[in-house]
Amino acid sequence: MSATMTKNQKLLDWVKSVEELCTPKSVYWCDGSKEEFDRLANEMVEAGTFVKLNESIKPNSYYCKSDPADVARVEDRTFICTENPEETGPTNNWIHPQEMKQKLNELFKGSMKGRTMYVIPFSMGPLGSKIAHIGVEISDSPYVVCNMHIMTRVGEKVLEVLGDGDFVPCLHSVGAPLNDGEKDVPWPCNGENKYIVHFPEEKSIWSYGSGYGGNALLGKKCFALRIASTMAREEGWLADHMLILGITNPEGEKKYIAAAFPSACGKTNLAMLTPSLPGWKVETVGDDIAWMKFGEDGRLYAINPEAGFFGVAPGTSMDTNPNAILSLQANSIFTNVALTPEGDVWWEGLTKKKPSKLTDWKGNEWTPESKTPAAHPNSRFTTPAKQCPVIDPKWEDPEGVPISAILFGGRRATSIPLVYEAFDWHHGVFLGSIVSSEQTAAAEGKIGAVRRDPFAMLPFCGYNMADYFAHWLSFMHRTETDKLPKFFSVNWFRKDENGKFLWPGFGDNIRVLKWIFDRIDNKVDAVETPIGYLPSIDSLDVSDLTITKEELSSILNVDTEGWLNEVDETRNYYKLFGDRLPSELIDEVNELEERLKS
Ligand code: TSX
Ligand code: MN
Repeated sequence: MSATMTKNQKLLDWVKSVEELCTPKSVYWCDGSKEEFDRLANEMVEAGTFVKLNESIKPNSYYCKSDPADVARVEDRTFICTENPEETGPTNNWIHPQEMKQKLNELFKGSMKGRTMYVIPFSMGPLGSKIAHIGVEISDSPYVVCNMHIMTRVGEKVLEVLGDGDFVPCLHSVGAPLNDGEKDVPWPCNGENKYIVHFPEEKSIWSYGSGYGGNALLGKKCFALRIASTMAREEGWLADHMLILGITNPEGEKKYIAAAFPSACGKTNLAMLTPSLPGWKVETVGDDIAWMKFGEDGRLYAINPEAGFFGVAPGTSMDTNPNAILSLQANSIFTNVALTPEGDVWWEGLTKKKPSKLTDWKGNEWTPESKTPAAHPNSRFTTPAKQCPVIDPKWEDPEGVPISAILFGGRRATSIPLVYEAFDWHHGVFLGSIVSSEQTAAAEGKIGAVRRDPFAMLPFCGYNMADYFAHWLSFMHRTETDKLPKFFSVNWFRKDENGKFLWPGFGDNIRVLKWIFDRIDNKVDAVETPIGYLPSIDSLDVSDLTITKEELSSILNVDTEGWLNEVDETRNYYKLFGDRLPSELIDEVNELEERLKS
């Protein structure tokens, strides 16, 4: 493919200006073909970036290890640049766009020297869907190109759909120019300078210095969440950090639900759930991001803007998520996992028995006696969604799927019941605003500390979070009440006084989904409590579970003291937003307190 494929003047001008700024060795327009993927993957094998996995175990798949200093999103290096800092809000890093552009222009000047500059036209969402949007990523990383092939829809057909329409320019450089004759490293990146920058007012993205995940695959967090949330606010739709799943009951009725969870709560596992109740079926539309717009019938329809899964590997197994394991058997890229002597991959939790010998994610020899993990805790698989055995038949439907319920979850050892339903839309938005989770990885702060993560969007909201709450609240007036999804809160992680998980979780979460499914049509009982509608003790299907009545009432218990503490914590947290916080949410806290005290 070449530039002659498009007459889009904005695109041609932008590509030319980036070439002049970054001075790459050559410019290459990606066509999204299998040949292209194979050729780039082979080049990366030759360069030492990729190791081809055993063709008879993991066909067409590659192992890759990053620079040990480039293993995760860099939230403190992520910026939202608006003219007015109030627009960015208290939960994002702000720098004036002019100052930032000056800095970026210095950094990108000559940054692609000695490298190929790849132009990657991609669609977020099914090609041509009214809910979809087009971006073009320019990157000097072939690793990015191969991952974008899996995670998005890339190539010529995107340029056809684009025509002379608008796109989001996404500029990426690993920030490692090569001097003449200088030998490249397997994972080029920039140790000193990392910048993940969003300009919501002109809807562009500039990313410098990192080659990893959300820092580099700009269609995902940068575009589909941060920039898209801004577009959604302006245009009256929703771009959210939510999985989408279809659920079918034994009578063959089907509903779709969306769910937001902070990291380390098992969102991908829920998206691909294998139900333990006979006759129930769960199918996956998406595991990370939902774009929702109103359909002509006044209901909210969701698409998954992505085409693949970029999932955390450790903890994924045939026990915890068989459908993920079955998805990643071929055509996949594994980053920072461990390598077996047979040319397969391994990570903590994949098998009960640890392999006797591995190459760890840093390239060192590893045995079960080793003190460090074989795979990095944030190691990933990149896998085509279409390979998921339970991918939903409508996952690429350009119309999207109608959403009947929205779930909020978090990892909370105390207070928060297994499941409860919001009273109404305002109360549901309140539940989204108080999403919180206990820290699991030491790197994020103190283990066990509760971190607020409203709508699981804390690192991903592209504008002032208080305005984001207001945007969600506004949906109550955009359609008829009975067409809006119902809101639920779930918590799989409540523990007893001995620190034992009270709920078996995983496939047994279908029991909670069943209650939610039946609540949507008011087909099952609920008890009104100060915090919302809870399942009555016998309305939750616990057939064939060994759980005792006492344990069940513990997981469903509304702990008044604990909740009064939540009220205090919420008021404290809300202070962050000052008087920009919608008054409806202050009313919700006050009313919750009154109900708890009466
Ligand atoms: O993903 C999880 N889910 C959702 C599944 C659809 N995890 C893993 C979280 C880390 C990413 C869970 N962990 C879940 C869960 O529902 N629940 C738990 C806690 C738990 C862990 C082990 C057991 C039970 C609960 N084991 C036994 O009961 C034997
Ligand atoms: Mn995510």
